[in-house]
Amino acid sequence: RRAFRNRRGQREWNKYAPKPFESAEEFERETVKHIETTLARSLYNCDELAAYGGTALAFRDRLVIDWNKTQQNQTFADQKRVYYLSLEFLMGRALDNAMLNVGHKETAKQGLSDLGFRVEDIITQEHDAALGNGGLGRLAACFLDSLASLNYPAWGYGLRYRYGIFKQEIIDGYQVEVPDYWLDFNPWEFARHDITVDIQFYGHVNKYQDDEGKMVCSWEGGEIVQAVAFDVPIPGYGTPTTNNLRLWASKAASGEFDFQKFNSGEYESSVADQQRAETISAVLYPNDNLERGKELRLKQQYFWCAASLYDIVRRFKKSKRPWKDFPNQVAIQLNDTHPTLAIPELQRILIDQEGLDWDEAWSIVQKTFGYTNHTVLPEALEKWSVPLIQHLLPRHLQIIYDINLNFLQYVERNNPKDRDLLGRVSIIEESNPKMVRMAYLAVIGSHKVNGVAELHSDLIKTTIFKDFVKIYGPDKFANVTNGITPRRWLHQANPRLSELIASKLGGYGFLKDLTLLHKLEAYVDDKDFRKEFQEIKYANKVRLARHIKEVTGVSVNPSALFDIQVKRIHEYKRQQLNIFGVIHRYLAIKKMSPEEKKKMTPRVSIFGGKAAPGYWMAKTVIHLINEVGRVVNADKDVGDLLKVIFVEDYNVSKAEIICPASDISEHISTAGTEASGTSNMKFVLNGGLIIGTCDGANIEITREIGENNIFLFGNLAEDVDELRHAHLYGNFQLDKELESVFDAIRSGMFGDAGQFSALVNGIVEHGDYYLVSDDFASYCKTHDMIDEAYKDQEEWVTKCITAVARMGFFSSDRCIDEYAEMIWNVEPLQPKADGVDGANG
Ligand code: 9GP
Repeated sequence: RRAFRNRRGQREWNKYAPKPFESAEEFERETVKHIETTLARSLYNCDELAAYGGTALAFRDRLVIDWNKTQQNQTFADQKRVYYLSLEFLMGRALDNAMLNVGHKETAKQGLSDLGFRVEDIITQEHDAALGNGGLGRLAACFLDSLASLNYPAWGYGLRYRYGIFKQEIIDGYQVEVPDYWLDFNPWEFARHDITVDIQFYGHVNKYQDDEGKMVCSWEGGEIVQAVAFDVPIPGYGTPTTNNLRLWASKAASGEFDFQKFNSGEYESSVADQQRAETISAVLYPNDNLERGKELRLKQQYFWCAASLYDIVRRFKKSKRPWKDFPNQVAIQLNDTHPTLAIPELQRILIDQEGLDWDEAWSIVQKTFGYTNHTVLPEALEKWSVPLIQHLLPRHLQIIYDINLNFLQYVERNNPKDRDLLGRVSIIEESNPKMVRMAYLAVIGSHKVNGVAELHSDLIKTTIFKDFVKIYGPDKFANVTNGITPRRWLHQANPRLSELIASKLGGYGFLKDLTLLHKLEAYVDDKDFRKEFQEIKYANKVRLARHIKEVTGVSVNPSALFDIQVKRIHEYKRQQLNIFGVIHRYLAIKKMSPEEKKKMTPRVSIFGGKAAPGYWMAKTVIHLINEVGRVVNADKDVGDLLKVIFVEDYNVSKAEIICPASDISEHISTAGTEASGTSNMKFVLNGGLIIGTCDGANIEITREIGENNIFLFGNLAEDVDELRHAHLYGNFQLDKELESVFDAIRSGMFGDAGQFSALVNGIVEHGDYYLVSDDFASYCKTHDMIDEAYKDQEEWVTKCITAVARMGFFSSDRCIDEYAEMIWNVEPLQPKADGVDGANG
């Protein structure tokens, strides 16, 4: 603390710290300084990318001051903190967010314009930080934004993947994956080469008696890989609180390059160790709702959990508190089962390194962790083979077995008559090879388990965790319905709508308290408001149409109904249902008379999303969409009545253009399969209506906005089992209209039919697991209703405005307050005007 020994030192220090930009000129001076010096570019070769760099660095300077103060403030306040462990943080771009949260975007706009640039062009130079697959990673990013905005002392912990999610290119209608070199220039991270942790793998366990005769275990041998911290500031909105996201990168522990080998000509093996170690954090596994059980993935998980726990424990130990205080100072939230190894790791630290006895340690562990489940899909529930864990983490396997033994003894004591129960709830699945069921370990090692929407939270209690409800009682299980940050998903994505709302609500308070939107209902009948609301939607559609033209070459009419489905491509999300519906529409148009055509509502069907590279069926769906687009878009009979677009490389920054431009968006998963969905929230908040099944958060959206303002269709979750059963026993009839769609595909209308046969046969012959045929008629009928409803623009805009006004519940701020109260038991920490005050106080 030498630097802060006295108040005079503090005053001097503060005098020289960067201040908010007072004027555009000041912003320009700083930006040019960074371009000239930090980036070594001169005026004559300053392109938009360099201007982005200078701008980002100028804003970063301000951000860092708040960040430093926040960290000091939190250290000295020394109250309970939240640690959010997530393998994915799908952050998107940071500059616009920094401008909003630091303030002074207008100053920057003026300054950039003086320098000859447009702020919009500069913002779009930034590469998305795409360290996630889809909803789960984006939720983590929204949560970080809310935690900071609400002043919670919180850290995110993740991995710094060298390659984020792949870039998707569409070549001849097929998805092709290209590496994402997102780290080329990333001004938002700070390498902390002084913060490293040695992470052990493999080796063996020695058991021996210590001096007091107690049996102790020590994990020895194996190999060490080093974790290096990279920190990313997370600014809050309307507060100086700037939290930290710590991402770990892997590095060879020895660090040194083997010169001896190099000198003797073994060039490749001289760098092999280094490369092998760096592989751990090299790639993000590109699966969404699918686990593949690859050894490297398990290595990633342990590497990240161990580094994060080391860091958390080190911070706690500095306070010199007794261990029983650990859960009063630390709340760790497990985002899905990916960080479950943190449970045996904390137990190991406490018993093997800190000398606590088992029960004392276990009680600390259980009080510390909370677990969020995000799926009930069997293929997404993680299991790791016992031999693999044995090999990679021998001590952890012993601990997992001991946790299981204690748990099963407890279950047996309380349920002596139910012998089958033990097999059902055991952490170890007695298969060949034996498997560790990570979700069970997460439930057993946490004090609270939550689902992410009401239906989903009910489903986990009646399906995958049914037995655990019997064992622990229902109170261990909770619901926290997901939310989204209105800062990014309204204000940044749709600045004009945000401005319009602010003009009616007397300011931007709704960005901090989204429930204030309800006041908009008073303007539902206000002519000027309605007109502007519609104009904004139209302008957003024009913006998207321009993007579509640029990347696909297809012109779409912004006056047509924009029907959008953007999300990961997955059979359960049923993009196949959508494209079959599009084909059905196309066939209908082909049969129409000119009079009938005149009555049709013109449509643009827009798709976007990535398929996991190994998920062949999902890739087939992408191919079919593109083939249908190729045929339909060129068909003169159809003209503007139907266009089919696939937007390549869907990511966060594209979502910011797409969500504000929808009239209808599709959230059409088989009932009971989509845990929540969050893009449904983004679309409605931006003034679009949705077509959806009674699934995930669609149900709560309906409750909030009213049944008249949403288009629901399809079977209910409670009927799914019976319907699947009927399919299996041949007790079902394929929908007639769907049959015609399949005939069209089989006829070769959309290219070689053989390419799509598995997709069709999955429905016709192999049980139609996702119930496409069962929902097809009601899906098409609902789209007909949408066509009719869209013709009455007055009624349509009433629905849209009403829906926006009732979306207050879906802010991620509300979620974070619920987690804080119900699961973490943490309080916000008000920022200090000067973070170092606490140092002297
Ligand atoms: O599939 C769910 C999605 O419905 C949810 O909105 C999101 C955030 O809670 O998590 C997704 N789950 C996963 O990606 C894997 O469990």
